[in-house]
Amino acid sequence: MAVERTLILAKPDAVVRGLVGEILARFERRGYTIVGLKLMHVTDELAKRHYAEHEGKGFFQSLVDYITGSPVVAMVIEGEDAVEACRSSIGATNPIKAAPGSIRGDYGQTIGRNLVHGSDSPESAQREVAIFFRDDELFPRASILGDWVAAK
Ligand code: 3AN
Repeated sequence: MAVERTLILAKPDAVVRGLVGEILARFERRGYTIVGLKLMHVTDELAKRHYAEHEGKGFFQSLVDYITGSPVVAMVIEGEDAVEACRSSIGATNPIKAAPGSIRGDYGQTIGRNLVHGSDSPESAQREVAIFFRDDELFPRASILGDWVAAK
């Protein structure tokens, strides 16, 4: 096991439907630490960088329109094997196929409105965290957990 960081987005449909707290709680309750968090507008340029691998696909423009249409909540989650663990909490890309108990399996119906993004590999996570967060917006996990232990 390795300590990893991963980028999670509560996408516009999650924000509009008031599911941000529910989504955050899934990761917190699994024992993961939120080391970065912000409500933000995704610009066209940021969306195209983030989804560069999908450029040219039929759904690309609707994906960009959707993610830029209203605010998202971006977060960086840290912990043991965070990339894989968060992907399993999120569930399959198509919510109809996502397992009940996963976020998409519990709250989604359509692939174009699937609530959450989670990085799909440690390499993607590094790239995506760097395009959504500056270094000084992220908190070292040890400092967060260390303060908590000291307060007890
Ligand atoms: P995931 O988000 O599960 O990693 P990707 O990376 O294959 O899935 O796709 C990125 C996003 O593009 C998905 N979250 C979804 O919003 C959208 N998407 C993927 N496939 C389709 C599709 N066939 N039709 C519409 N939107 C899609």
